[in-house]
Amino acid sequence: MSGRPPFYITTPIYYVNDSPHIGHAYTTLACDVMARFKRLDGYDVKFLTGTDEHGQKVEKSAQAKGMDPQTFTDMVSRNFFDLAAALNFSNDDFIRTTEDRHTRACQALWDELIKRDEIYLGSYAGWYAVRDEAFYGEDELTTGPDGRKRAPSGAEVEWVEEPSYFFRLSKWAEPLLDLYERRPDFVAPDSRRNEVMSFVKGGLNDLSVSRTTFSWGIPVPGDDDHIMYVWLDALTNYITAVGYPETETGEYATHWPADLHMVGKDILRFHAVYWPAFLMAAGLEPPKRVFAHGWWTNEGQKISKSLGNVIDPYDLVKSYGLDQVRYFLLREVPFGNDGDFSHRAMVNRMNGELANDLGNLAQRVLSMIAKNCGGAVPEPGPLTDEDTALLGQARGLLPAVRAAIDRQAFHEALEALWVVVRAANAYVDRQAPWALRKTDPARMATVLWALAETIRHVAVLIQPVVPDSAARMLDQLGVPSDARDFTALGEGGALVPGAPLPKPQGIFPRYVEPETEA
Ligand code: ME8
Repeated sequence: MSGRPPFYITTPIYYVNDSPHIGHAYTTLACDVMARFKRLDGYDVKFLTGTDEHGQKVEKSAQAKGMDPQTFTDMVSRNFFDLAAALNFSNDDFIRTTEDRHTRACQALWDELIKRDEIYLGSYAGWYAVRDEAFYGEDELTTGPDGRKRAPSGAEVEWVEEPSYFFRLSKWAEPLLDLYERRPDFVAPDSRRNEVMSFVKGGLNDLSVSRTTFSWGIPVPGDDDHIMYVWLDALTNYITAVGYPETETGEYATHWPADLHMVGKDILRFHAVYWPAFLMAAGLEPPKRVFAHGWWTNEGQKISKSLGNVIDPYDLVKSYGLDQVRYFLLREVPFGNDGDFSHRAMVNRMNGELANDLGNLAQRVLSMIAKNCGGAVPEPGPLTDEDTALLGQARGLLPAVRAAIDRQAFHEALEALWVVVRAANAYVDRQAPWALRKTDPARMATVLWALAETIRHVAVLIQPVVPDSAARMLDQLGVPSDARDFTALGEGGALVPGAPLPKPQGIFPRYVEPETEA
């Protein structure tokens, strides 16, 4: 036991039928920022991501490539694993549903559900969409212009008739509604909670949880003709990774229930309805919260392989820089809403906010200190009301930023930081330290110290979003690596006058359009 409070956060595990794109990067980024924030705030964090490797969709993709499913999933899972490193994601574990630990957990959960009579054998006849790996009722389908039936997501459906095990989902409607009532934070944002509640209020059918017509999955214990429905298999990853079926000791005991499952709005029903029902049926605790974020489009268009407009996160990082992309994705759109990626919006944020507002501020202040204060933290004299007002704003940031992060309002957390960045820019203009250099060098030192101390607060608090850039900023302020967590905020961790500082260097470059470069 670490003595620190636990915090367990998960991303969806991504299908390996495709290469990672901006949408996957977005979800994992949001979790990364939460995880980094919580670590700096003193929590014992477990941050999980991984890949969903079973099911008909993956089997078909492997066949299309002429590969056996295991070789295919090994290859594609690697792309997601590598993306985590390329985007500086700090996940503590990477789960693959083809791992032994996961087969063990799924089969143990299945046995438990059988033991409690929550699963029974029947036969299924109905519509299935391979793209969504989901069953649909006749009343949910629409007919496309080609006369073919489609799921609400637009995916093609096929008629399926086969023997199947069923989970008694119908009997969990009331306990689920009770859960949503008792714990209003369980599903977020609120609009999504209402959607989920009205879906459940409409009544739930028992859920088919095994398939017999293909074989790429986890065998049902004691009945090898069946493999488990890929969503039962996939959702179980969240407890596999904390050591289920061992529940008394280890990470399950310390970290379950998960504090947050972060998902896109497309898969909310699986996480907010099926998953808590499976868990409650097995006598396990449901997670504490499920947040469904919005959908990214590209220059106003739906992102899809067939439209050829998939945004590759590696290309973005190459064009704009890693921290710039991380910042943009969480700043541009209120988290929860849909967002549109456009080059113009990206450049506006990166040049206007990172390069101008924050980058220039740090660069101006640090170069004045380097030139006029002997390259060391200046010695402050008596503070004026304006100095104390600015310092008060910076030192008071943590509660507001923490409250926003706890609600996954990343845009609000960043806005709170920018209120201080803008105040610091206004302060520097009013105080004009460059003019004080000749008239009142002691006052100049005080002004530069107050600014450096303000920048330190912004840099410490922005670490989760732009970790590399914030680290360089803190290096330039001479902040030791063990004084960068949130206990160093406030007066106690203040910069020490006289401490030597390295030569300042620009941190946030401006984006220059390639054609105007020459
Ligand atoms: O659904 N905008 O995997 P998946 C925002 N394996 N987010 C997007 C996005 C977009 N345009 N496109 C994808 C699965 N996402 C299952 C999950 S979990 C037990 C099993 C993100 O590869 C978003 O988080 O289709 C969405 O929920 C997820 O990728 C779907 O990933």
